[in-house]
Amino acid sequence: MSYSLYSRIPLSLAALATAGALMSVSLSAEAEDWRGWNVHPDGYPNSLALKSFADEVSEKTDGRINPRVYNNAVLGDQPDAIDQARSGALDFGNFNMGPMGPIVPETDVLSLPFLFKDVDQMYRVMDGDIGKRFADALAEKNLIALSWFGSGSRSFYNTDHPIEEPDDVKGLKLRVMNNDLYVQMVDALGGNATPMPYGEVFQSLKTGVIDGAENNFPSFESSNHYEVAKYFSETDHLIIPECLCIAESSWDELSDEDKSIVRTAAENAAQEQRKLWAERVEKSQEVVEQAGVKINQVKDKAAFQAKMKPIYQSFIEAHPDMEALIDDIRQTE
Ligand code: GTR
Repeated sequence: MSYSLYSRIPLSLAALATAGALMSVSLSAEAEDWRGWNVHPDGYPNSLALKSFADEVSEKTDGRINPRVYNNAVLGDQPDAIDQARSGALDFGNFNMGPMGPIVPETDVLSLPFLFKDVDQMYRVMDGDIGKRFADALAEKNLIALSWFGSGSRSFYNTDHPIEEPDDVKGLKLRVMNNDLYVQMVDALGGNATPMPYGEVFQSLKTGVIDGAENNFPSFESSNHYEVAKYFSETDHLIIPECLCIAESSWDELSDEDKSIVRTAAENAAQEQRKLWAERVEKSQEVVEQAGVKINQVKDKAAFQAKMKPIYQSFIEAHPDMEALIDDIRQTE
């Protein structure tokens, strides 16, 4: 994805220049065109923040690096895009830690239901030493996590009835992201989990292939799932951070100066995303309510937590080394 301006210089001009001058042109004018993956549409908080990231990087590097963001998952669905970024076929992306789990097992901790108290606690955890630990785990799989975005809390929605207690999930066919922990989570409530790429959910809801799914308000709204699924039940069972990640191969090519520019731009983008996110949650809620979606608060969340407890037990049995990490997260103020 790099090209040299050298190859664009007309031959006549090249002939005029001395070999030494040409060498310096080709070295200093080397530019990197970066391709970035984004699942969301234009105007979504993440899309706006990624655009700011791209603009800041290209401005501050005087065009040495020109990131371009491809929205709406046009470069592939999320698990595929993660693979592409790992191999360097993509330069960067905004990835959710849910579909990251199958690749970076440590990040599975972040997909345990009811792990965080609230979104602010998640930010504090990810901005501190624990976040660095996750970044180290990602780096081992060739992804450089420069900052953490939020994606609010996820709740169930479906086409049939409000979910007030765990039994209301029984028999519902619910789409989940690509991670076995979510299959266990829906199974624990007596539903049928169907892992499926995000882009297929709308059609599957419409045709009745699935009865519902789970997500946050902004995604429920921007994906138009609310046009079909008229019951949104606030279980808030998952709070999952997302990274702004750079492909290791693209990162390694940068000078120290450019690394610092890219890191700062990613941190600024995360601040912007978090601010826009908080605003969008409210707006999205209004949009879906006006469209006739019935939102219900789930009063007894402890009942859902109790059903999901075995997931923790089997997770810790499979990964005893991660028990302390779970405790550290829980104890973060
Ligand atoms: C969104 C999240 C995306 C993607 C999507 C999904 O909330 O921001 O990265 O994970 O959910 O459900 O697939």
